[in-house]
Amino acid sequence: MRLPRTKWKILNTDPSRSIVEVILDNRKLPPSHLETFRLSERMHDPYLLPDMEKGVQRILQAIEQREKIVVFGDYDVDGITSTALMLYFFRQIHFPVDYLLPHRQKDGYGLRTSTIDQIKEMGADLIITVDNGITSYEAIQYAVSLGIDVIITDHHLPEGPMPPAVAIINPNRTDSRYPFKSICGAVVAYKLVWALGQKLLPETDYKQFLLDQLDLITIGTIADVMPLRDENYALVKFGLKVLTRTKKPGLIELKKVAGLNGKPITPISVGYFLAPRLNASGRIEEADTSVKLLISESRERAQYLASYLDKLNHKRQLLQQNYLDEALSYLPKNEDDLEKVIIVENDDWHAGLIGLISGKLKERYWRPVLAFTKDEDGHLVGSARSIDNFHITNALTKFSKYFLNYGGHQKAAGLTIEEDKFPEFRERFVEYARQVLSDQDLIPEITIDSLVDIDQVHLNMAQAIAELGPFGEGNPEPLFAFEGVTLREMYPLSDGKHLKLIIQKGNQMYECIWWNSGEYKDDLNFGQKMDIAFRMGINNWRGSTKVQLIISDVRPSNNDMGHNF
Ligand SMILES: [Mn+2]
Repeated sequence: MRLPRTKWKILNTDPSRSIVEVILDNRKLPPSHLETFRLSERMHDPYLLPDMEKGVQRILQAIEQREKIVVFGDYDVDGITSTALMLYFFRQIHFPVDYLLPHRQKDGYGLRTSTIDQIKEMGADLIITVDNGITSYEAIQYAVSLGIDVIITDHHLPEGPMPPAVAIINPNRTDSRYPFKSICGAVVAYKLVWALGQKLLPETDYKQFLLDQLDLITIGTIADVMPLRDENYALVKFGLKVLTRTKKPGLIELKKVAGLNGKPITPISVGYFLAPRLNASGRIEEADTSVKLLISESRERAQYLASYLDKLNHKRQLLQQNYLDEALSYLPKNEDDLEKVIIVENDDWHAGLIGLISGKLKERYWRPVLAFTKDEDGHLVGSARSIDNFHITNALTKFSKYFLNYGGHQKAAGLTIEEDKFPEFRERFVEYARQVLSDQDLIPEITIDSLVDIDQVHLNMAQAIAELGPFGEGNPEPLFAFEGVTLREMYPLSDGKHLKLIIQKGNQMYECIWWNSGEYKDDLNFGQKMDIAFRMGINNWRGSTKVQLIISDVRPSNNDMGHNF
């Protein structure tokens, strides 16, 4: 049987333990995770963030003196939702402000001195950055020299000296006492408007305002892949409900074009349907379109912008597929001939999409991938994605002499390199990967919460498990394993793209769905014993509600040859 090669890491094999306890234990979640709570009980005080008081005072002064405030954001979803949130706040207090976003290709990420000139032109007295700013020392120094004050709200790690801003509100400052560091830019901005709302709005008004903005916060948190733990868990748990019945015309129309109208919104709907559409504008045009949608007050305008974003997203998908086909054509036909790191390059690729290409190739081949294109200056810009066992930014640091600039974290990085240095870098980096990565490192691993038996897989259990959600980063949807099941029936779905299986375990039959598994159809044998890894789904169909197993992986039973079948 030729099946996916995956390592299974099974965390619990003791069938006598309660499944819910096992899951809480595996994730180190406290029993209070399951208690009902009020949002405010789980929130950290905004004033625990460094410089909050200074930031609030400076903004109050700006409001009192009718100064010109410009909000400066970013072109990704977190930057877009953070910007929209600030604009909603100033709209709520009837104080007009302007905003600006950088252009991904023309400006790049963060504040530049050229951006400061642009903001100066807008007549700014005060800049409030959202989701950026901590690393823009030079630009902020320049702003100060022009008499413009800056308040930074950001969540990125500081690099180098602290910029000369009036306030640097960032949980990741080295001197920060904030109890939870993994909040996105939108949540940092949320804490600022929380503190401002307390000063400027009647209590019921600011509380309602904060509740109403949880839709934006939830999108920012999920799109920026923040762990759904601590206050993020609480924000997203409430926020998904707020997003489901949002009153913002832009979000209503965005949900419509994404086919989510009237449906309960989940982290999957945000990650796979809403965020890509909001991101599409910044990837291939101006991120501004998405901010305009989010802050739109008119239904018609929102309708127009949402369908425009939907078209951009469609264009993005087509481009991405073309690039991916091109990238695959550069690789050896036989997978065994692949290098341990994949490096692909095409001068014509859109720089806003190369991260998607490296991400897709990484998922497919389970090894680090770097995808490059050429920028307007003739330099090669790359986007890297990596697996757990290969810290991509640390690896790139060893080759930093080749780069004009680079940066990132464990699993993702960006870099720029001069064209004539590229061939040598490529050769050396491939050589380096050959030395440090073993064949074992390139086998994907799945983590299974528990081995289970038939008395543990039923509708009530599936419902109890759903209560532990929302699932996502930091709180993955629980995975289970059945050993020794027998395949009884198999049906192809969507022209053979997916498979529906009926399996038997003991005296029970279960319906299973295995997405994107069509290629394994001929490798599954009726009557043969196999092990399956699955999620417990709930299927509502024609008025009946049943447990449905959503398969993640299949392996032959009692296979003692490890993954080498
Ligand atoms: Mn961010």
